[in-house]
This record gives sequence, C-alpha cells and structure tokens, in this order.
Amino acid sequence: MHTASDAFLDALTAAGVSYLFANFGSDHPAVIEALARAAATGRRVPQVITCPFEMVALSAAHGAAQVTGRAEAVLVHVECGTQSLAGAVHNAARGRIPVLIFAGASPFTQHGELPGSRNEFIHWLQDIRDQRGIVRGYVKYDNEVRTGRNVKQLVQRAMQIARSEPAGPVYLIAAREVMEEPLQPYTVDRAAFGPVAPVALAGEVTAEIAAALAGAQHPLVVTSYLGRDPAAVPELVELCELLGIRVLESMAYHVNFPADHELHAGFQYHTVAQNPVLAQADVILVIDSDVPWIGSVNRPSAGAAIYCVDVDPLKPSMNMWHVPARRFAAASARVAVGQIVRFVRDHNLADPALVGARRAAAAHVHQQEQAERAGREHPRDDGAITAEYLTACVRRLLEDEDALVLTEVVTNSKIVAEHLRPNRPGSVIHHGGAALGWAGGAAVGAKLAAPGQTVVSLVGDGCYLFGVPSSAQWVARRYGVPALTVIYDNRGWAAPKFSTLQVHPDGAAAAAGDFGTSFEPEVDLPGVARAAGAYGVTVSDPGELPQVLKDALAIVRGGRSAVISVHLPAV
Ligand SMILES: Cc1ncc(C[n+]2csc(CCOP(=O)(O)OP(=O)(O)O)c2C)c(N)n1
Ligand SMILES: [Mg+2]
Repeated sequence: MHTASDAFLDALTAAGVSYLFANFGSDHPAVIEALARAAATGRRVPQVITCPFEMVALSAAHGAAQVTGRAEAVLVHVECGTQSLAGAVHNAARGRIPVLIFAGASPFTQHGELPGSRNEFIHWLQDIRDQRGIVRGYVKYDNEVRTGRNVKQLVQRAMQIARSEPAGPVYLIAAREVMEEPLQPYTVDRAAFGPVAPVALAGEVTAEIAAALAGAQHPLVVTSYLGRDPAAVPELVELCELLGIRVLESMAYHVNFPADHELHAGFQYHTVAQNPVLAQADVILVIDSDVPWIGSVNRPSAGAAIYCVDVDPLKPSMNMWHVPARRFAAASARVAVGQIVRFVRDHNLADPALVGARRAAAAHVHQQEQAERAGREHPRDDGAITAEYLTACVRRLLEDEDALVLTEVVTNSKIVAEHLRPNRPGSVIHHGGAALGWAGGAAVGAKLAAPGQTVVSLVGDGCYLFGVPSSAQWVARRYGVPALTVIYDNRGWAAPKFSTLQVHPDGAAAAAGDFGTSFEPEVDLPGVARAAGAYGVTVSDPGELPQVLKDALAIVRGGRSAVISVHLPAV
C-alpha cells in the first residue's frame, strides 16, 4: 500500500524535515495510516511531535528552525486548526522562518464516491469558502495538493520558496480523498529545489558604502537581526574594528554584536527620548532592521547619510515603512559586510590614527556605561527584586553553561539585553514578530534541535500565559526536552499600561489608576506547569533567588523542566 500520504511524508524527509509538529483531526486518517506503516516497516519519516495546541506546534517548529537553520513542518486540522496557529503565523512571517504548514481540507465528495469521502458531520461545517485565505496575508506561498502524483514536487517547491531569503512560512492543504490516493512510488530530485543563492551587493554600491563609512567622522551601524545568521556577526565585528564604527542595536533580540565589545553603542527599544549616538552619527549603515529607530521621538540628524541593506530592503509586506536612505540595496548581511571589509582592505581606506582615536573614545564611553549598569544590579531598597538584579542572577547562573536563551520579556527587553550582555553569536533568540506566546513552544523545538544545550526562556508573565504552558510543558515532558523558564512576574501587562500613559498621560485611565492590565488576584503560574509535570516555584526574596535558580537548573539538567516565577514590583 502506497498513497499520496506516504509520498507526502517521503517528500518531507527528503526536504530534511526532522520533526512533524502535529495536531491531528478527522482530515488525517491517511497520514496517520502512512505514519503507522512507516513505523511498522522502519521507513524513515519525520518524528511526530504531538502538540495539544497549534500555536505551540508552530512555535516549536519556529524554535527548531532557528537552531538548525533548516525548514521544519507543522500539520494541523483543516481551517479550525489553521485558526489555532494564531499569532505564530505572524511570528514565522516576521521572523523569516522557513516552515511548511500542512492542513487537511474537507472532503469534496458526499456519497462515498472516493476513499476519504464525507462521513462525519463536521465535514460540512468545516467546508469554508477560502481556507487558504486565513493565512494568505502571512505566507509566501499557498496551494492545494490536487493529486498525489505531484505532491512531492509541490512540497519541494513550497520548501524552496520557504527557504529562499527572505525565508518564511508556506501553506499547503489537501482534501482527504487526495491524501488517500493510491500511487506507484516515485522520486523527485530534491537537489533541484535548493534555495536561491545568497544575494551580494553590486560592486559600485560596495564601493559607495565603504567610502562613506571610511570617510565619516561618526560612522554608525544600526541593526536588529543581522545575528539571525550567526556567521554574519564576526564579519560585522571585523568591519567595525577596521573602521572604528560603533553599533547600535535597535529592537534587537539576537546577538548581532558582542555586548561587551567597546564598539557596542547600546540597545534601544521603545525609546521616549532622542538617542545621542544616533543624533551624532554622520554616516549610518542600517543593516537588517525592521525598525532602526522610532522617528517620532528619536531619529538621525537631517544631514546624516543613510545606507539601507537588507535582503528585503523596502519591506512591501508592511503597509507603511520608510527610512530616508541615500541608497537601498538588497543583499544578505553576511555577504554584504564581507564585501565592504574586503573593499576597505583592498583600497586601504582605513586611517589607523582616526580609527584608533574613535575606538579609544568608544571604549571610554562603553566602560562608563558598563559600570553604571553594574551599579543597578541589586534589589530595591524595600527588598523587591528588580529586573536588573534578576537578569544579573541569570547571567551569573549561565556563565559556564552552553546555554541557548529565548527571550520574550516585552517591557523588560532593554534591561534584559543590557544585563544579560550576550556575546556569543546564536546564543539568544526571539520570534522576531509581535505575537506573544512563542517561547512556550519554541523552547520545545529548540531543545529537540539542540539537545546538548541548556535551553532557558526568559518570559513576561503575560507571555508565559499566551504560550499555553499546560500544552507546551506537557510536550516537553512527553518528548524529554526539558528547559528552564524564568518568569519576569509583575502580575500583569505593563506594556498596554505604558502605551496608554504615553498617549494619555493625564487621561481617565491614569486618573482612575486602572488600565485593565493587572493579573490580581495572582495566578499560580508555576502551578500550571507543575500540573503538566514540571517543577515550579515562585520566589520573591532576593536573597533566595540565586539558589532557587541554581536548584532549578540542576533539575533541568536531570531531565525535568522547571518554571521559576520571580516576583518583580507589580504593574
Ligand atoms: C498574541 C498577542 N496578544 C496581545 C498582544 C498585546 N500585548 C503586547 S505586550 C502585552 C503584555 C505582555 O505582558 P507581559 O508578558 O507580562 O510583559 P510586560 O508588559 O508585563 O512587561 C500585550 C497584551 C500581543 N502583542 N500579542
Ligand atoms: Mg507582565
């Protein structure tokens, strides 16, 4: 017996997919049968990771793809399961994650005309007008498999599109009759479906950017996600050291540049004031950034020469977007930076005296800033744990650990970046989007993909709940992929409260002191995880915190997930 479903699974295996993050339904009998046949005969297919909630499934695929750099796959139930992917589709799109999402579709025959024909009441209810339209605004490609005879070509084509830069999710659907179709086995040459080769800068653009940076008084790089490709980071370090360029990380959630490097010019998130580093710069290379600054409060000087490099430099997927650049260039950051480095060297553009002076000045400022930050790493006078102190405790905990840190800390993003001070490329990841709840599932996928690393999630209490911990923690337990979760627990959503205060500082909500954002009475957050098999405690004593974290890490090393909720001052 060989059906379209066997061919589909074989195509995923051929595409390098290791895991199928799955949430099954009445649309999948043919796939479930094919999986059982593969298990019985020892045929290699992706390992099914059963996820009781779809957003967890797609977030897990997201986390796994971030670690491996390979595309992963998710299988969900028709249009209902597609809806439950929720914001994870947005995150995969904005985070440029190569992932194939496969959903069934309602059978298209009603009277038993074909195997798989309708025989359950939901087959009528789930027959909606435009299932692919649910995700069309987010995926790079969507299509319906119409016959098993070319399902392999379709899977490879979808994967080729997903993996080509800018990478992103793709969506395929197939009705039950199609997935039941008996087939003669056939092969498709996967090598003929490689991603589009990395894009380089045109020669004259390389020369223009190199000359501008070398001739600047105050050159600056602004980046948000260059470090999604860890190999790009040493290239950027080389360029910056060569010319004495400082690096400002804007809305950055990856290690784009080592935080302890003297040329690191700090982090900016929801700035409420002008950043002097940005104002001072006369030549700015914006490379790999969706939001290099928020112009209403913080922008470069009018005369600054701005160059914008990204594989997707105009971002047509955002309705409104603009940076006043002299030149926009589509290129892979790693390739482009390497080209600029070579041009500077080949043409002797670096002036050693100038570069030395710039680096000395930068080092002075950097040391001062580091000292100021260190001075904030203590509990508050009233004994409350601060986000600075908590993050410093986490940094010390992980000092000698091969750790992969997932961050989803919203209003504490700047504090976490400044006090975690990550230096190792690839050691910190984030979804790259705006839909909260990624870390719960992503930790599972990351640990599956990097079993030798210690996976640590730093999350807001809101993000923790958005991540459906009951589901995510069960998956972690079921598949033996433990992680440490540290909750920055301010008992509510600080972000919408701050948003309201920024727009209406003296408004009715401020007067009432009620923003609808408090989680009082408190939820037993670790209790949710305990119910699914994890270890979990809440801590509010700053003295106990380091030992509680150490104990939790030991539990994770022993194979069981741990969730530590840390009480910060309440929202
Ligand atoms: C899926 C989703 N729902 C709602 C929001 C809107 N939102 C942005 S930040 C935030 C609060 C996050 O709370 P928490 O994780 O506790 O972080 P805090 O704001 O307290 O720092 C909310 C509700 C969102 N971004 N994504
Ligand atoms: Mg919160």
